[in-house]
Amino acid sequence: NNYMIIDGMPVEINGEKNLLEVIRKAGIKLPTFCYHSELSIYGACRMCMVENEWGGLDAACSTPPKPGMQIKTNTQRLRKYRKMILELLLANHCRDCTTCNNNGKCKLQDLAITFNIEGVRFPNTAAEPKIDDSSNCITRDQNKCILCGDCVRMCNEIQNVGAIDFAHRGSKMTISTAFDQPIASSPCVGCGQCAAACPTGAIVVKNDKNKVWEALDDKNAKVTVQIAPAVRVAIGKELGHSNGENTIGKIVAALRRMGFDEIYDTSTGADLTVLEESNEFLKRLEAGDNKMPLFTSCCPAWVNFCEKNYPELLPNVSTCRSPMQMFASVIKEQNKTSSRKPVHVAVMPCTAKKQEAAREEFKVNGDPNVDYVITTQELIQMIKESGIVFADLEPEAVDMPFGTMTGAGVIFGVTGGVTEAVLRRLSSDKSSTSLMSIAYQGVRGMEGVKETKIMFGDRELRIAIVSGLKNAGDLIESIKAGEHYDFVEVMACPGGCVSGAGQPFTSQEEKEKRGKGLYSADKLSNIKRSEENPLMMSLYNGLLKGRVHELLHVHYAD
Ligand code: HC0
Ligand code: SF4
Repeated sequence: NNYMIIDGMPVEINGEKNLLEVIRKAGIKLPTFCYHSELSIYGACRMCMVENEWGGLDAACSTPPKPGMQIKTNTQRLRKYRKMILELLLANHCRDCTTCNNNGKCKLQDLAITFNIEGVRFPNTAAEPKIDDSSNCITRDQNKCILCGDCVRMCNEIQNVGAIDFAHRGSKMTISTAFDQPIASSPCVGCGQCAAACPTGAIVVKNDKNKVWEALDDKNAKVTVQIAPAVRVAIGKELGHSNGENTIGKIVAALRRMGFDEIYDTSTGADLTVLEESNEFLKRLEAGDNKMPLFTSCCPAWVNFCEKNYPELLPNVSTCRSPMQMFASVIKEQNKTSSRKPVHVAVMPCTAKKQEAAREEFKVNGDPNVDYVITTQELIQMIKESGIVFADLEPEAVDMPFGTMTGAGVIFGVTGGVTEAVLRRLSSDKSSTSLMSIAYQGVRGMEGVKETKIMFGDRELRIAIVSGLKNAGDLIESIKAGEHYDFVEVMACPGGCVSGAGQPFTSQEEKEKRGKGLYSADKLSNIKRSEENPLMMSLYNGLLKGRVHELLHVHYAD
C-alpha cells in the first residue's frame, strides 16, 4: 500500500525524496523558485505549499511522502497564498520586463502570467538597478534578486567555489561576494552555472551579440566563425527541432545567411588538441616525471579554478591550448595577410570561454585570436532577430580549407569525450572493434565521477573523468592524499559542455539527450580518429611547421 492521495487521486510513492517529486510525477506542475533536484532543499520561496488533511499548509519540497497521506495542491486558499507571494515579490522587483536580458525566460514573469496577476496591491519599492558588470562571463543586478538562494547553492554545492553568499539580515538581505567586491575580483571562475540556476534576471550571461552584428556590418572586416561541438545538439529545441538533434548543417546555413565569410567547426580544433595532448601525455609518461597525472586544459572554468585554488598543480595541467584557441590561432594565422581586417567569432556553449578569449596569453600584439565569443543562447537570439526560419533551412557544409573534422572531435562536448578521443589516438589496435570497445570502458555516461583502467603496452593506466568542480576538488584532495592517476579529464559543468551555462537551460534528462546526440554524430562521421583527419597532415607540414609550440601551446603556470 505504498501510495498517497493527491487531489483525490491515488499516486504511488516510489522512492521519491519529497512530496514535490510525487506531485510532479502525478503530472501536476507545482510552482517553485528555489527547488532544483541536484541542490539541497532550501524551502524559502513557499510557492510549493500544499494543504494537508487537517487543513494545515506544508512546503512540498521539504516534506517527505508517507503512505496514506492525503494532500490537496489546488484550493482557493492555496491559490490566494501563491498570488500573495508573487505580489510581494513583484512589489519590490523592477518591472522593466520587456527590456530585461532574461525577458521570456524569467520564472517570476512566467508565474505572474500563470497565476494571472492583474495588479500588485502594494507600492513598488524596487530599488534602482545595482549592476556588477566586472566579469566577462556574467552580469549581476542585485535588485532583480528574489533571494531564492539557487545561485549560492549552485556555486557552493556543485562548484565548490563559494564566490557568492547571503549577506546582511532581514529586509537588508542580499546575495553578495565577500566584502561586496566586484565578482571579477572574487574566486568566481566564470562557469555561469549560477546564471543557469537563477530564476530571474538577477544573474545573466554576458551578451556580446551586438559586437558581432557590428563586425558583420563592417565592410572592411573578414568575419570567420567556429562552432563548438555541444552547440549543435542544444540549439534546435528553441528553433523547431528537438534536444539532442544534430543541427550543425542548419547552423552553418544560418551563419552564412547572417553574412559570416568563413564558417568552421571547433571539432577540427579538437582534432589538433587530441594529437598534441596525446603527444604530451606520452612524453610525460616516458619521462616518468612528477608532472603526473596530466590534467586536461580545454575547460577554461577548470583552468581558472586550478589557478585560484591549486596553483601548485598548474605544472600538471596540459600545455595544450583549448580546441577553440588552437583553431583560432590557425584561422587568424591563415587570414593575417587578408586585405580586410580578420575578426574571429566563436559560438560556444560556455560562459567561461568569453573570459578565456580575453586572456593575455591568447593575444598577438594586443589582439585576441578570438575577438568575440557568443553563447548558443546568443546565437538563438541572432537567428530570431534576423528573421531566419531555422526549421526551414537546408543544411549546408562548413568551409574549406579547414572543413574536415572527425567524430573524435565532436564527442569533446560531453564528459568523457576528450578522454575517449585521446584513447582512440593512443590505442595501437586501429581496428573498429577496438575503437568500439573504448566506448565501453567506463568513459561514457553523465556521472560526475568516472574511473577506468586501460592497458597501454605492459602498463596499466589509471584514468579519472570528473565534471562539476566539487567533484574535481574532491579528486584533487584524494590525489594529494596519495591516490595515483595518469590522466584526469576535468569539465567544470556537470555532464560537460552539453550542460554549459551558455546553452538553453534545461533538465538533466534533456542534457543527456544532447550527449547522446554527440555520440550519434560520431557514429555517422566517416573518420573517427583525429590522426586520420587529412587536414592534420597538411597543417603540420604547412602553416604549423616549426610553430607548433607558439600556436598550439600555452603555459598557465608561468
Ligand atoms: Fe567545449 Fe571544447 S568541448 S570546451 O565543452 O575541449 O565550450 O562544445 O568547444 O575549446 O572542442 C565548450 C563544447 C568546446 C573547446 C572543444 C574542448
Ligand atoms: Fe560561482 Fe560559477 Fe557563478 Fe562564478 S559563475 S559565481 S563560479 S556559479
